[in-house]
Amino acid sequence: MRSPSAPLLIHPEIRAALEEGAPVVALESAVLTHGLPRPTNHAAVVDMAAAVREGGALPAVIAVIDGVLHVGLDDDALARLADDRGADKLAARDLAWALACGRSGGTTVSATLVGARLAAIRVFATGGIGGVHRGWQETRDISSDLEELARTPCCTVSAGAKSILDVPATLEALETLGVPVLGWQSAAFPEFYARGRPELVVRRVDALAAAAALCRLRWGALGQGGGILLTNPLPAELALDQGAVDRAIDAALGRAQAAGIRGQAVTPFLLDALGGLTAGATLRANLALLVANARLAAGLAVELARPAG
Ligand code: PSU
Ligand code: MN
Repeated sequence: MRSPSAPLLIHPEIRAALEEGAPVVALESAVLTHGLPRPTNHAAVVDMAAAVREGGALPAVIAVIDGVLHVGLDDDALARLADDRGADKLAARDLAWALACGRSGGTTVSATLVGARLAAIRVFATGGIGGVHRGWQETRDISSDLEELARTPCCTVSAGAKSILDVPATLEALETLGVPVLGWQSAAFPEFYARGRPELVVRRVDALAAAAALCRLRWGALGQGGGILLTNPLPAELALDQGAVDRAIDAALGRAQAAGIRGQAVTPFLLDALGGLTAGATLRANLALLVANARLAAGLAVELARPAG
């Protein structure tokens, strides 16, 4: 074990942007190390970063490399992490361990939010947040993403919660935690690959200026701190049919149970099984939603960087 002297490294380009108040979007890295098959994993994060830049903001991939929490990775470090089969999946509670023990790993939503908070980045794009897993009554499997979302003053842009979860229970948990859940140009909470069910209602926001105003009110005048979840449904032409997704999930859950998959391995196992069960359709939808979320997050970051009018 070693004690790193600089456990946090903010990339100079990101540091300079933050100092001058320029727009920055945090990106997670568990999707790189555990969420997608190689080599798609690398291409997905490269495409997200490009979408953020096209949107006028700087992408800051957050990850742990050799015991240092990086905010902003250069191309070589990103490529190496994408290929690192020994990389850990790191949630917020794992960060101190990973830094103290010199590990490398991808940060989940919860750990990425810790990095975003340390660097004071206010906008973060992911695919779908973790949440309350189906069968939580027995397994108690509830992602720590939810608690971290509640306490971090950052707006997370996601395609709702992954459909492999108990989505209504996840929404209830977000309500209990006091996290505002917004729907981008939609009032239905999206379910990752699918556009969601009309009965799962969220607060609809139609313009970036309104989303930015809402963030400012919450963190400023209202003094409420904490996180905001901006959900972004896939466009109808890219979204998968809810019924078809539900059937594939039932089959994937059966496989996970038969294989005795537990804990952190559950989500990666299910995402992978779904890709196989749908002939790659869930993988294509996952890639599309990651890029769409990065684009929307960039728009919000740009809007937040404007002087409030
Ligand atoms: N979005 C994706 N794919 C992913 C994830 C998000 O499109 O794999 C990751 C996020 O890092 C999230 C994690 O925090 O899945 C949730 O894992 P768990 O259910 O074990 O908390
Ligand atoms: Mn879990």
